[in-house]
Amino acid sequence: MTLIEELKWRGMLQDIIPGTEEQLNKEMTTGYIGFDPTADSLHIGSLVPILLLVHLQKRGHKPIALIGGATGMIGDPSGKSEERNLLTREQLDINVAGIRKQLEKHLDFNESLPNKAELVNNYDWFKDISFIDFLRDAGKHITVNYMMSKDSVKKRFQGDIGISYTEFAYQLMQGYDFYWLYEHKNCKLQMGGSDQWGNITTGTEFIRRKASGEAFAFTCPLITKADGGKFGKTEKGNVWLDAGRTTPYQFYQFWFNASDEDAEKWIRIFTFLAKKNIEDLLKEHGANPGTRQLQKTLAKEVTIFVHGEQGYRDAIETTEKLFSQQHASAESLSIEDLENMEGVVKFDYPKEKINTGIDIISFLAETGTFPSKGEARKMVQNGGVSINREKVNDVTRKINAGHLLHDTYVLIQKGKKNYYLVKAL
Ligand code: 383
Repeated sequence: MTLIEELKWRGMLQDIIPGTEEQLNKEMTTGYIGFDPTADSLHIGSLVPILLLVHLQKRGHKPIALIGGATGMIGDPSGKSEERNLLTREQLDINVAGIRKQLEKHLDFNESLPNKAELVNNYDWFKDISFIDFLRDAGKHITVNYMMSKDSVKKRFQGDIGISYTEFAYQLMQGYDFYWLYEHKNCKLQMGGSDQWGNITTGTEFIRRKASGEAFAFTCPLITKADGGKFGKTEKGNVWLDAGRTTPYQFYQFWFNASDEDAEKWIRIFTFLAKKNIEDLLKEHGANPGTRQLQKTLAKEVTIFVHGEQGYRDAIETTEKLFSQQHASAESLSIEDLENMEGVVKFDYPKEKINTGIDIISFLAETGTFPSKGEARKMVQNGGVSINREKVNDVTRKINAGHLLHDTYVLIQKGKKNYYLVKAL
């Protein structure tokens, strides 16, 4: 299988410029992907592009990861229905440093490799180009008519919001980058998500007009979810690659909780497992979906890729601990266990009220576990509430000092999954 055949099989190929496959088969080719420093960490939406760079390098080609120190100051209109807010210089510096650290982890920068990875920042060449130079050397080669034909621009012409001159010019900057890398690093290939197609082809056009050169490109599809939800989001927000923002445990859980349909697709995209291996796994999963072996393998492979073996071990340890906690009696949980339980909503509550004794319905409403007494009553009657892991269906039941774990906590469970920890102070 050639690289392009493999990417097709994995479901990682959307658009491709004719001749790209021949170019990759012909010689070691340098290819790049750009990442704008819009946040101080990448999220899993950037994982596929990172994987593309890794695949490229594994096949003996040379990957360049570009950080958009300059383009990040402007804001790419692609896929955005509104103008971006400009980031401050200080914020951009922080973001560039954070993203650089993450990209460095995944590529091989070993000096002795002929195809060693490189990291570049487009601020390094843009900082010296004057506005006049840019208009003369870049702007002159591309017509406004051509620029307006791009989806990212067309959409904003149709909407009410419009597009500033600043964002309109973005594609020229990205186009110029490709040209610059073509001239200085012999880079003939650009990759990216399918939202980048317009900007990428402005680059190949630039190279054709300004250097009479031929350049190549392909994009990967944007990842979707079978249920129509947005990929990479949980109730808690984005799934980040930075362990400080999304813990390895939460990261592992995101993949582990994938639906069968999604996991069947994602195992090919997000892991490097071989075709045969994946086919066997899919067969096994088809026969025995209940074991969630497919999701387990997916979660393991991606967690190791992003957080290393240790991150994976931590995630498994936390998973097992929480699982055993779910089955342990409330009395056996330590203060630390209670305080650190994942996904628990915490409330403070006056201790004297509990010491005097309060009926369960008022307690549930006053702690904020339920929005009203009526809803609390309904749920208790239906057997949907547990106190310290014991089901309570009696609406007249009193909560008192005897319910306090470690003389301070009451653990409330509402429905199957929602935990609340009341801290009596
Ligand atoms: C800047 C300068 C270049 C080439 C590319 C860029 C960045 C590009 C962009 N990319 C997105 C980003 O940075 O905005 N204009 O958030 C995302 N990428 C990759 C991939 C993706 C794209 O970083 O589809 C998802 O991750 O291309 O939305 O010379």
